[in-house]
Amino acid sequence: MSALRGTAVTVRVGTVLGIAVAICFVTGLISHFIQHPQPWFLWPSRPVWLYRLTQGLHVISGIAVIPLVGVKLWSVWPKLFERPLLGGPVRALERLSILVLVSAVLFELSTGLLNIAQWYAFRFFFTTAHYAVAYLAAGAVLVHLAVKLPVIRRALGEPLDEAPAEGTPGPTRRTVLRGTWLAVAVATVATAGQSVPLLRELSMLAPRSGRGPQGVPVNRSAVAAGVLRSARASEYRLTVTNGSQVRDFSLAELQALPQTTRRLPIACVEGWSVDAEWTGVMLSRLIAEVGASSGSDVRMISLEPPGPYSRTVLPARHARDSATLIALRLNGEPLALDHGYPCRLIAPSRPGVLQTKWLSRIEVVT
Ligand SMILES: Nc1nc2c(c(=O)[nH]1)N[C@H]1C(S)=C(S)[C@@H](COP(=O)(O)O)O[C@H]1N2
Ligand SMILES: [Mo]
Repeated sequence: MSALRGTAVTVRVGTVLGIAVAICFVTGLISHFIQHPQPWFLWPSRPVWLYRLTQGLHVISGIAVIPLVGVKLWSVWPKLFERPLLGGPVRALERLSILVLVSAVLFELSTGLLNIAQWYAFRFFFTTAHYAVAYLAAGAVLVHLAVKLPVIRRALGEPLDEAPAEGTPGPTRRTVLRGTWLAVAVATVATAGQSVPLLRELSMLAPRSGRGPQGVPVNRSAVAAGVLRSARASEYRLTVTNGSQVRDFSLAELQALPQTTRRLPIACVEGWSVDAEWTGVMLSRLIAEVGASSGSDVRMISLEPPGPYSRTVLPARHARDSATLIALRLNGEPLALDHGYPCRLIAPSRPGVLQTKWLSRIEVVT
């Protein structure tokens, strides 16, 4: 057995693991900075599927990391417990960096998985911690790479087909590697269907590839958001404000404004995404009704009681995009209650979590 372990396997699995971690880290940062805007971070509104792609990659690469980490740890397992445990200062530092590396990566994987599984109990802690520990993991990977560079160089030249130690026939390192790639492929296919329509039927691990009303999964229902009555009230009005200019629109008045139809994806931070056809009033047109120009950020406020999802600010670049709609219809039908009836925001290349449903108020930020 032990002949199968060793640097020839470790280095090859490690290379693929490094690539997956890099993709996961960068796409994760992108998602974070869209949700926590920074002056230096400009996220484009086109192509409309850009966030769908980056967040799909984030979750797919994160899932692929799981079998890779497993095999990599297995391949060095006995070494982790070699004596002396700490030794001199250089060895102690190296071991410490590996401890940080392994714990940070396992922490990221488990919190990410819990989030995908919608274990909302610790949501805030998750997002903040998931983001902070990502730097720790990325830093530890870089240190690890730098320290191991000589070993990596040497190991890349080691053969894979060496006969097993005692001369007994059996699996070689190449078999181990093939098994690893197979596990990665299965993990990927089993999750990717939540963002890649062609793989949908194969994706038994994707919790949200299932259907919802109007062919679109529901993240949070109207009942869960506590808007069942307010969303259906006959006195419902959408209030649009620009400083002291204020206008109230009934649903009929919104329907009487020029309607635009666009194909846009909903792309949840959890990784699932679907394309749908949305019809409604162009946001730029709606705020023109209160005399706003296209250079302003626009705040969306939901009927939902104040909480993390009940309001968002849409940067001007996205607010003025002609595909940004206050949607009244979805896939040819009036918006289902769970999808945000009477009206919701749908904007291109944005995280699903910022596509506010059950709008009650739209404020031009002045
Ligand atoms: N008011 C409100 N809007 C919301 C949410 C919410 O909980 N409350 N969930 C968001 C999330 S996380 C996603 S992914 C999308 C999903 O839209 P859907 O349920 O219509 O598919 O709605 C977003 N809009
Ligand atoms: Mo979401």
